[in-house]
This record gives sequence, C-alpha cells and structure tokens, in this order.
Amino acid sequence: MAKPRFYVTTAISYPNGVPHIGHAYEVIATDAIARFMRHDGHDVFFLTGTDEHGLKMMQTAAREGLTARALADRNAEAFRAMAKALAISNDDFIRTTEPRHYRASQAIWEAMVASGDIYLGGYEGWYSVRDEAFYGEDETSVGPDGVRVGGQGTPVEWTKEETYFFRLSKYQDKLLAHYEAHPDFVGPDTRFNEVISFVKGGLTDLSVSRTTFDWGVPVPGSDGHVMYVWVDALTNYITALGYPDVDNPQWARWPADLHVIGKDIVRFHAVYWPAFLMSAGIALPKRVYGHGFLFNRGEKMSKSLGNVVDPFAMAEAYGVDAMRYFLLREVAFGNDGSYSHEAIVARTNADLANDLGNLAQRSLSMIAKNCDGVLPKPGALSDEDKAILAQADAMLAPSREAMASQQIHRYLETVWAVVSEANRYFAGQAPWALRKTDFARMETVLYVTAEIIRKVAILAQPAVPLAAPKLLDLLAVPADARDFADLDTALTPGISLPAPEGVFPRYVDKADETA
Ligand code: ME8
Repeated sequence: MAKPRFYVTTAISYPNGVPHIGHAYEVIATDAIARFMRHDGHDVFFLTGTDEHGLKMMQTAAREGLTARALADRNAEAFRAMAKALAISNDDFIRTTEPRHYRASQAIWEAMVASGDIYLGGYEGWYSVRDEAFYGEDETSVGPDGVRVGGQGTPVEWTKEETYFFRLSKYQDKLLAHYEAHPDFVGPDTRFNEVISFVKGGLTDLSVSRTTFDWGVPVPGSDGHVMYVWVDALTNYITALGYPDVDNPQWARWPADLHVIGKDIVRFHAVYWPAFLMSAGIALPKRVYGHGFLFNRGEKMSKSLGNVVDPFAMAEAYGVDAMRYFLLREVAFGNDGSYSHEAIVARTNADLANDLGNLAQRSLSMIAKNCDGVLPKPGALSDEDKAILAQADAMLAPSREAMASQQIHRYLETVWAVVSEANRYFAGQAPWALRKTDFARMETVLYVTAEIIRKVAILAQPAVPLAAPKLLDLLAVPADARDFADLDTALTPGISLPAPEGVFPRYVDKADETA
C-alpha cells in the first residue's frame, strides 16, 4: 500500500544576514515534525530555503558594497550549512533566485491575470522594508522618538509608485468561508482569531509589483515591474513541486499539509497566500502554524539589537541533540520562549544525560558485565514489569495526537514521563542487588529496561536524531526496525550487544571542570 504523503515547509529566510537562533528554532521544529511523520509511515517531503529578493536584500547589499545576488549567494550557503550542522532532514533547499522559481512565479502571476485579478494602478502608502510589508494608516503609529512604525513595530516609509494591484478585496468572503469550513486552517487558535478579525475588518487590494528597483522576478510582459517580494516568496512552496508543470510527479504532493512559520508572518500565509491560490485555481494548503518567537533571556533577538546568538556556536557548545532537545522541550510550541546558558544546561543534563543517558549506561553496563554482553531472556513478568511496559506502549497515541496539532513539547513530555518512570522502576527493582539474590530476576529487569529504552529511543529519534540511533545501535536494533510500526516488536533475547558507551554527554562548565 502506498504511504500517505506529507508535505511540510518552513518559511524561507531572508539571507540579508547569517542565520540566527530564531531561524534554527523554526527549522529544528519543522525537522522534528518531518522526522516524526517519516517514522510514522508517511512519504514526507520537507522543504526549506531562502527568500532572496526585495528591498531589504538590496539595501543590505548596498550597505555592504555588494550586489544583492552576491549577498544572497554568500548567505544562502550559510543557511544551507546551518541545516546540515543541525541534522535537518530537508528533501530540498529552494532559493528564490533559481530559474525554476522565476518560471513558477511568472506562471502563478499569469494565472492571476487570467482570473482578472491583476490591474494597473498607483500605490501610495506606508511600507516597512524590514517586514517587506504594506501597512494601512490605521495600523501605523508614531512612537515617542517621532518615528512612525507599522504593526510589528518596524519603521515605515511613505511610498508612491505605479504598481499592479491584486484584487484581494474580492476574496474577503471566500476567505471567511474557507476559514469557517476549515477550523484547523490556522494554528494556534489565537492566531487564527487574529486572522479572522483582520479579514472581517475588510480587505483592500494589494500592491503586488514594484517599479522603483529591479531586484525581483520580472512581471511577465511589463517592463520595469518586478513582483512584490511576498508574491514570489510564497510561490516557493509550489515551485519546489514543479509548478506549473502539473504532470511533474512531485505535483501530486500539493496541497501542503503544513506550513510552519513564525507568528509575525501569519497574515501573509493565511490571507494573501490562500487568496493568490484561489485566484490561480490552485488548492489551498491544509494548515498554517505560527510558532512563537525565541528570545535570549527574554530579550528580543534581532540583527539591529546586536544580541543574535550564532546557531553554529550553540550546536558546537552543547551538541546538536542537546540544542534540539532543549528548544523543542523547553518552549511550548506556539508560545514565545527564552533561552539561557543555565536553562540549556539544566534541562539537557537532567533529561538527557541523567535520566535517559544514565539509565541506558547503567543497565547496558550490567548486561555487559554480568551477561557477557548478551541480552538476557526474561522470566515471567511481574506486575511492575507489565506496568512499565504498558506505559511505554501507551506513548505513541498521545505523541501522535500532540504532533497532529504541532504540540511538539507535549510529545516530548509524554516520552520523558516514561523515562522518569523507567528510572523509578530501575531504582525500585535494584537489579544490582538482585545479582546476588535472584540472578534470573535481575535478567528479567535488565531485559525489561532494555526494551523500554528501545521504545523510548525509537520515539525520540525526531528530536535527537544523532543520539537516539546510537542508543538503538547499542541495543542491536536493525536499521529497518526503527519506525513507530516497530514499537510493538520486542527485542530478541540472546542477541549480542555492542560494548556500551555514553551517548548523552553531560555538559560541564569549564570553570567546574578545573575546580
Ligand atoms: O519572514 N524566533 O524571513 P525571516 C523564532 N522571508 N522565529 C523567528 C525569529 C525568532 N526570534 N525571528 C524570525 C521572512 N523568525 C520571510 C518569509 S516565507 C514565504 C517568507 C522566523 O528571515 C520568522 O517568523 O525574517 C520566519 O518564519 C522565519 O524565521 C524566517 O524569517
């Protein structure tokens, strides 16, 4: 039977600078979702990439004495390298300056023209280069410093030029009807409510081309016009599946199951994007999820504030698994979150090094020492054995449910609740004491513990994709028996296990080390 498909995307990042932790957070979270769905039997396609046009790119390049293309080339490589460094399993990496993307953007434009939704006019209004967004007068305000800012607090400037408009106003009722019929279209619910009230408040037509600069996808047949960066940016999600070539086998993956984005760009994905797609006669994505923002000890990170922490340095300092686990477990996905050195060390030493790492190390060392490294055969199971095994078997259903609504932290909570319980079980059974009093019972406890670790490691792979497979290696679990469908098949007693080694190093501060 063909596997069900699952198409998931991140936002594509502006490569006007190098990636920061916010970018790392989004791609790690989306990777956890993609891996979870793969292990859960789906044929996953996971897309990420860079959004290279627009005024912001042009202005940054000019400041650095580069062409926009040179700036994009340099930083796109840094985003690609970040994905690699963080063990991201994306199937494609799209850059909006690629020929395939020009083709797709021009094709969707022409489809919108064919629907009568594009007309020439003059735009006059407020524009934020930082957000690459137009704001209505009522969405702007003047701060105490006299600077006028838009909805997200970034400075706006008055722009006036000849542009093409997209008939967004025509889609107000159609969008509201779609929201009504698809209550899961946007998550979390609070963000969906914001979208609905924005659309109910009335939609004005959207300026979708620019004539004062040329760093963009040319508007077909209109010299001097390039597309508004968000028109081409959003199109990346269909470019990657071969649009407009609907005979491309990849096209069967559309509509996307999930667009993962930050809360600041929900309006583009939940209002403009579906309107463009409706106009072009293309199916709408199933869900858009706006995650929260990550702050450094509660302070907003941004290039201008100068406290951007380098994701490469973070992965280097704590290890990729620990960094990923911390971000996924500590921050409730959908809410804002903060990170600090202390919080990362406390969380990962407790959950990874102590709770899972030590349990594995202690139980596997006992097997190595007392059972010649051969997985012992369990005797009759006690009520405690049955209870812990039943708890481990019960992890999958709530994990699935949590992931279906992008509650990544809840899935990890579910798995680590079993890790805690397994530690209580191990301490309570005290196999080191049984070694002298009841060797057979010790063997049963060690087998049961190994089996719990196997189940936990299988389920933990999406979050800690380097260490979890190492744990499975230590249990001699074959590479083709590591999916969620394999949770039910138990370890075979009598197999030889490799020599145990630690897979979750404990973070030790340099100062403590020398103390
Ligand atoms: O918005 N914490 O690009 P971008 C969490 N090119 N997420 C954050 C964050 C933070 N501190 N800062 C940014 C763009 N993000 C557009 C997207 S999609 C067709 C075009 C998230 O580089 C942000 O919300 O500014 C967005 O989802 C992603 O990082 C890229 O941000």
